[in-house]
Amino acid sequence: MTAKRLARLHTWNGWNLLFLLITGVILYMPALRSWTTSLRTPLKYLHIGSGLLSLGLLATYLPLAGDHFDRLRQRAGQKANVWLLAGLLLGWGLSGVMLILNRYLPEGVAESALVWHDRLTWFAVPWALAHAVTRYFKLRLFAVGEPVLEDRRVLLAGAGTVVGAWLWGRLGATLGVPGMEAAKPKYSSHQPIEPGAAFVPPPIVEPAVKSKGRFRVYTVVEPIPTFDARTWQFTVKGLVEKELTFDWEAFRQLPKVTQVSDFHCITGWSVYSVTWEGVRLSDLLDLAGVKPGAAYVKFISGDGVYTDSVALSTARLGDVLLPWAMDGSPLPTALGGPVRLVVPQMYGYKSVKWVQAIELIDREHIGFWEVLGYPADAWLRKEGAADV
Ligand SMILES: Nc1nc2c(c(=O)[nH]1)N[C@H]1C(S)=C(S)[C@@H](COP(=O)(O)O)O[C@H]1N2
Ligand SMILES: [Mo]
Repeated sequence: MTAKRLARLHTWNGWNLLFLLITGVILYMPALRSWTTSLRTPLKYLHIGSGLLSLGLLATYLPLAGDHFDRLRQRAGQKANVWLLAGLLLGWGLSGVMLILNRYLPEGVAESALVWHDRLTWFAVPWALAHAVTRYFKLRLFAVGEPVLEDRRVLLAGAGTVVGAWLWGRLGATLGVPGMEAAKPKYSSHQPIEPGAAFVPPPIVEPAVKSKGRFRVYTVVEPIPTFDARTWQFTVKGLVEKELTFDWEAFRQLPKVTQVSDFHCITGWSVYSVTWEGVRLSDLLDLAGVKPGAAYVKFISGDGVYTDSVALSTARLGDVLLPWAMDGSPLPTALGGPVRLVVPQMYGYKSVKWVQAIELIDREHIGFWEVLGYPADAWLRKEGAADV
């Protein structure tokens, strides 16, 4: 009876885990982001649902665990496998729940949850493959028929999971495997990449602090759009007293401000103490003159696809910038150069990259990711809204 239930649990768990691994990798891999955009939100919920199912299966297993371990008395390898799997499921479950609650947890917590969620995954992929293959071919990598396994060795297997996951993450980072780069590499990893060079920004200040963390390069179009300083234009239009159009030469003459702020993506990563230099949006709005009917500011990316909007009151916040420099260098093309938007008090999806036009409008415009299921309320914390 127990044997049958165990076998059924094993099958369910195997398929569910495979589904979790596949959806997880699709959700995570930067290279897959741009061609899975419209699927991301449903995929995320399927992944979460499947993750919860997996914890449910673990709970169903617990009452059978005693029997199971009796059966495995002589099977050190299988016993270690069970522990390893339990460790993985718990680790994923815990970090996964932390990622879901991201917004309500202290700063930095989501980041470590993300790092651990990924590490466990990268560790689990080869293990799951090896496990599937050895099961399929009925290979036994571990000696069978040993005397009763000591508890100490079982514990070691659990500890091995954690250490293994950590080492695996380090290895991926060292080898620079895509998506496994170090969570907090040296700052030099995002110096300007190619084109941007043609855009000569005004003199840039030496940053007083060093930023901490790494931007994950997001784009919904492939390849990353590039621009030419000779033809690039920036427009302020809509409900304004006078429409403005700048070429690069004129744009770089605009009054500039420098600010240090944090940047948070809703998926869990953050970059702290980024030094931005550029134009304050509010100053630009004053230059154009906002008409009374305007209530929202819409941002249009030069990638031809991405847009978003914020309320006029948000756009007026002093820390909302259109930077052309970051951490003492021209803004890298990959990070939105020559000019992007930063709205530090909101999740990163509001910070449109490669901004080329802003339009004053009388009603809200639903942005690219909001259409696809991201929350309309992008404030980092609920209290943030009260500050406005
Ligand atoms: N044009 C454009 N802007 C964008 C995005 C994008 O895909 N395209 N991604 C958004 C999201 S979800 C985040 S978190 C930040 C990421 O900025 P980064 O790519 O510089 O790390 O950019 C935002 N602005
Ligand atoms: Mo994001």
